Amino acid sequence: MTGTFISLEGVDGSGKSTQAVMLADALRDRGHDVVHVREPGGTPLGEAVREVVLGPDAMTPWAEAFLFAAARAQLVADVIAPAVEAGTWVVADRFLDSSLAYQGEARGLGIDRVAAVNAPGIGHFMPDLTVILDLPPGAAVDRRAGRGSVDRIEGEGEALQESVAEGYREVARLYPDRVHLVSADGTLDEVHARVMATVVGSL
Ligand code: T5A
Repeated sequence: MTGTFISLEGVDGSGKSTQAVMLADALRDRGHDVVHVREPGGTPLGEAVREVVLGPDAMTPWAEAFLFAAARAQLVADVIAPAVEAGTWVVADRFLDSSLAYQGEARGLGIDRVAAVNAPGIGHFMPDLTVILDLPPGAAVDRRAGRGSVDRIEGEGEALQESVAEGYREVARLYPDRVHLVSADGTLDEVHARVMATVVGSL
């Protein structure tokens, strides 16, 4: 028995965290056991890495990529792999495609090279389905406005987010069977309905 692994992706402020909660709740309402995780995080090591990698200290692009990969390897080993193997559904607020879009494309490290660095820590535990919430970075900035603190990567501004958005479009081109772009424009319920239609239609 194996579970189903779904990841949600998008630029900062596209609504992933909100939609991940709504998706996990909807799957539970349908009777599924659901584990909901976020990246970076989800384990003690991952939460410690989150503090460092989103903190104010500058780091090289490869240091950043390795930190995200380390947190991910621990999350897979401690949470995702056991859940999938037990037949549980996993909803992940970000996974590998974040590293491909942010570090591979936007930081210029190369999507292939970042994928290769992550591969040993992930093994075969890739998402069955990835939903990229597609929202122009300008609109995402408006959604984040007024929330207070801004982390190191968010603080780099809209040009980085434009490159991230291009990275996600490239990821969708590279992995069309797994990755679906879904418009994140509209109300919470409208976006949730699109996410659910994609989940039901793709799995
Ligand atoms: N990162 C991460 C990498 O560079 N590489 C990696 O490998 C990984 C894993 C993580 C940062 O690290 C980077 C990416 C990020 O920069 P994070 O906290 O996970 O940080 O990421 P953020 O995207 O910044 O998280 P946010 O919480 O800021 O954004 P979300 O999750 O996209 O959006 P959400 O759901 O919190 O919503 C943002 C606001 O918009 C409102 C919400 O209520 C909220 O106030 N909202 C809507 N408003 C109107 N209409 C809708 N449809 C709305 N949906 C949400």
